[in-house]
Amino acid sequence: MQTLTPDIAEQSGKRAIERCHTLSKISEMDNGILRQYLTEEHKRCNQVVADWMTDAGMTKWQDEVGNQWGRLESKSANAKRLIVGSHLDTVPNAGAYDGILGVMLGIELAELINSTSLELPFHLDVVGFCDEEGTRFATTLIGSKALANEFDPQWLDITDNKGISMAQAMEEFGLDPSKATDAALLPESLLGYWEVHIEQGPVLEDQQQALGIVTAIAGAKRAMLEFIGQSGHAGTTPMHLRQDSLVAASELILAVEQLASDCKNGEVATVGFIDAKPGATNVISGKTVISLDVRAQKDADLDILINKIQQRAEQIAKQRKLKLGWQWTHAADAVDCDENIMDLLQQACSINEQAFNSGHSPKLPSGAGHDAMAVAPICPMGMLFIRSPGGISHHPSEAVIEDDVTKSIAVLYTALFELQKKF
Ligand code: HGY
Ligand code: MN
Ligand code: MN
Repeated sequence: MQTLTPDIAEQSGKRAIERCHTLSKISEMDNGILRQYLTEEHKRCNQVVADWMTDAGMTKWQDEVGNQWGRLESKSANAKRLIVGSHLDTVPNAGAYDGILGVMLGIELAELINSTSLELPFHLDVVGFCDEEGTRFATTLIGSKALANEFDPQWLDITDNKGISMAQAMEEFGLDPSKATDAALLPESLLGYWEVHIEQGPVLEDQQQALGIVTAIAGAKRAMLEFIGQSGHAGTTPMHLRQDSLVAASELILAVEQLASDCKNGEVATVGFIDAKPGATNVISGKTVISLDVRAQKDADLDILINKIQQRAEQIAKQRKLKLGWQWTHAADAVDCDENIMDLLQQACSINEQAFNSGHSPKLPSGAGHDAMAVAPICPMGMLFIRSPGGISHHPSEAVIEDDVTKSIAVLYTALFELQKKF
């Protein structure tokens, strides 16, 4: 049967949401959600998720960089792998669903298939990626890039804010840093990658739609900028003799907002972090570090905006007689979703539209980055978005509508059913 009954879909959706709440308790924060790469919380979360994968009839393993895997084995010889998943790490003070829900829905899908007599002609692999947010070590998509053979051994030397290197953290976690690149997958073994994710924006809510088919994922670049001036006494240093790094950074932050706002194709730029040293009330700041995150649907637009920001930063540094440091920490090209997977998801939405009253599921681009963009170089990928009430994400008020999650599992199930029919 290619569709779920509403009560089964509802039961699955409910449990996926409940499990997101269970995992939200595994946090480094007392009064919020934070789960970073290679922490005890990461380890605990993988253990809990592995148990749920076992309950769903899957075999499970953790790979060389700490991604958690489950597999519903196919009996077909030389079976390829369909991977369904998302990430299990979070930003600080996160919501409960960003990434997590996509992994839980993958496990629900496996459980539903396992409870039927359906013999899949391909393995159904569910993955919980270990680090999509890049919160602990200033690089991101570590788990998914490792699959695409893009784990950069230089990352092993990156240290967190306590001075612990990624290599050290891997060893303490029980991983062998020298084996990290072994997490790479053989592209020829892959059928595709599907990711269900909350939209994290206002579009579906604005269109009163539960689900959306993602067309492309915006390109993104991230950097850490450093203004080096001269610390000095706040009381004795005349204004015209100052080399104030905090004021220079502030001038650039306002310029970043203006330059991005002046763009015409939806480009966005954000400074989310600032650290001024020595950070005393009565001391002029000699060194200020800020983060920079720039996104655009087209790589050419991204580079145009970044060039404008770089020129402005150099101009400010020159005018204020400061030194400017610029360290790139992340770059991911804009990537299109696979047409066949988009069609399959659209077909599954249409098949379920009546039974679940799930609307026409519009197509839309993703402004947020996702593991799917890192997997794209090795296999076709597609994404299904679930409405974000209030368009809120990366915040405790991040929410989902239970009925929308019910619809998403029904669509996922039908899409898998339609896919296996093609074999
Ligand atoms: O930043 C992003 O786009 C994603 O949520 N990590
Ligand atoms: Mn996120
Ligand atoms: Mn995410």
